[in-house]
Amino acid sequence: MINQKIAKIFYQMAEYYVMDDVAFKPQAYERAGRLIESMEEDLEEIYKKGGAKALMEIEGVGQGIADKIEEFIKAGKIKEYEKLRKDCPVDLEHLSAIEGIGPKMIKVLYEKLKVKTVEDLEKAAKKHLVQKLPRFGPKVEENILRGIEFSKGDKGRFLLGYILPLARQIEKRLQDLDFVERAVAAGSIRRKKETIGDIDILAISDKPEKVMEHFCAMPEVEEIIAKGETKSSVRLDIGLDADVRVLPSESFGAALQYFTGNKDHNIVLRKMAQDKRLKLNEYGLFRGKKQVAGKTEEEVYKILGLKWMEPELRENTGEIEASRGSELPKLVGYKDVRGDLQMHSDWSDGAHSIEEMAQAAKKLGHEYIAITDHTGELRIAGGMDEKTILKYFAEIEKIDKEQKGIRILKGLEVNIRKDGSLDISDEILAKADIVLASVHSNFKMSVQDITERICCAMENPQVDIIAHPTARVIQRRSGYEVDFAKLLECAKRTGTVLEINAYPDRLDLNDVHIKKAVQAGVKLSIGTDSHSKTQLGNIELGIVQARRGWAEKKDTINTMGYEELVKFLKNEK
Ligand code: DGT
Ligand code: CA
Ligand code: CA
Ligand code: ZN
Repeated sequence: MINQKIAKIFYQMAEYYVMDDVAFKPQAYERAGRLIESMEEDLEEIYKKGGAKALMEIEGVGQGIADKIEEFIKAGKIKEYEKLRKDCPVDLEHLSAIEGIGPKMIKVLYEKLKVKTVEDLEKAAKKHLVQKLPRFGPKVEENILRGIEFSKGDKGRFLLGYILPLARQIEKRLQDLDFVERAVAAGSIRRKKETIGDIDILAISDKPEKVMEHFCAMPEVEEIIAKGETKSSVRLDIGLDADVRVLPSESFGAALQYFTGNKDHNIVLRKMAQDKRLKLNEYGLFRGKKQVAGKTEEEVYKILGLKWMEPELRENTGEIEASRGSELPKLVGYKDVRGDLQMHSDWSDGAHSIEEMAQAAKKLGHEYIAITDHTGELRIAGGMDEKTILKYFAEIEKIDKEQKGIRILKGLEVNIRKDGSLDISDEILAKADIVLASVHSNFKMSVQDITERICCAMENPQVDIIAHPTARVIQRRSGYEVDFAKLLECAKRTGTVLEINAYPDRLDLNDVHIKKAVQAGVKLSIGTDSHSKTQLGNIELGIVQARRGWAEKKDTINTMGYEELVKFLKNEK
């Protein structure tokens, strides 16, 4: 898809304009980037079908943005962007991905130290040149080095939220061929891990050579790494590898099991097979030369004395023991979730109106949503003051009455200040249906202080949910350090819900935290934190994460009906 490429350029343009202190343009390009990135239709397709006019018809795309998109489709580049790049030719994408580094710092680093890449920056920081720059200092330099180390952690991995649509497209493409009986993405994609190292496709077909032809000729293929008779491997244009393997149907279950993994889960299974004098591999389960199972995953697990388990559980973190003892959780289902409990409208930093968000959510099948715009002190996100909040509540009530088939909760996302107090008075909070509280600033506090800060917010009876409780951003920052056991204890005692934020690079809480919350009996809520209506589909990622954390229907409050939820929010604390 061309969308990701254009979105990337728009994000960089936004950053260049921040660098140069240009007003409005940063927000406009950032918004456009977000919109395009989460669109399902390919811009090139839209343009091919309807020209520039069709681009303009996309919600949220105006003349200026449409022109840029057209320019990129026609010329493969955008002049305005090329000019910005020429003035400051740095690897903006990777530099700004390092925690604590913003566009303005990048400009200074380039002008004073000729830093163009992350490697340049690492070298300069190690030589202590960075701390000598005005407004940098030793502490900033130290943080930069720590940020670089962190970003090395998952190099080359991609966010599930970006890869899932692509993997599904590849699956479908193969599936649609009449000589392919089945095609499935296995590996970390099937387990829905938060980041993906490569795409592993399995297919059943009696014409493997034709599958290889089609697979290697896909439009995203940049390089063919290996093309065999039943197995091929390619590098896609986004820098991700994809493999395909064709198998006979009698081995498909065994292969699906094997290539879904994870590796540790497989190792335990293989050992269990050996203990039964069997041999397990990707072709089946064998006694001597005789295949005793392999057509389906169920029969492989069954002969090993296990119940089939959901791929999201297969991380060798207790699922094998649970399966043996018939104690597997009944994971919350994708259809169990009835609403979305965090999103932003154009009352703060969202791209769409409350009405547009509600209509899009209804289309997705939601029974209710909470609009949770930012408050007061978060000025960069267009936070509302108390006077504005009252108008905003009135507007939500009005739209709630007008819209049929979906209910809208009056929500807020308030800021937890450094001292644990909130930036909005209890009086105003009492008028909301749902209050999310979160930390958006001053992350660098001691573990005790940050834990106390959040617990203090939980003590407030108006606070229903702590949003993105650890503040991590995947591949960007680790979040603040917090005593999670204490947080759970406090959430349980005060009846506060913890959020599973479904934004693709947040997924906060993560799977390990969710499992602990479930064990502690703390309730969870799923919110997409959408900033445009095209992001509402990310609810799936939140459900995925809940499932990876062994959450059941009863553990997440989004599975309640509207009336039950409203009652719960009134009485939980
Ligand atoms: P990724 O690609 O890093 O996101 O993670 P996976 O889990 O997709 O890993 P990948 O692509 O290296 O391998 C796919 C599956 O193949 C993996 O989940 C389990 C299986 N597998 C790979 N290597 C081994 C191995 O050495 N032993 C066993 N038993 N299974 C393996
Ligand atoms: Ca993989
Ligand atoms: Ca692989
Ligand atoms: Zn937030």
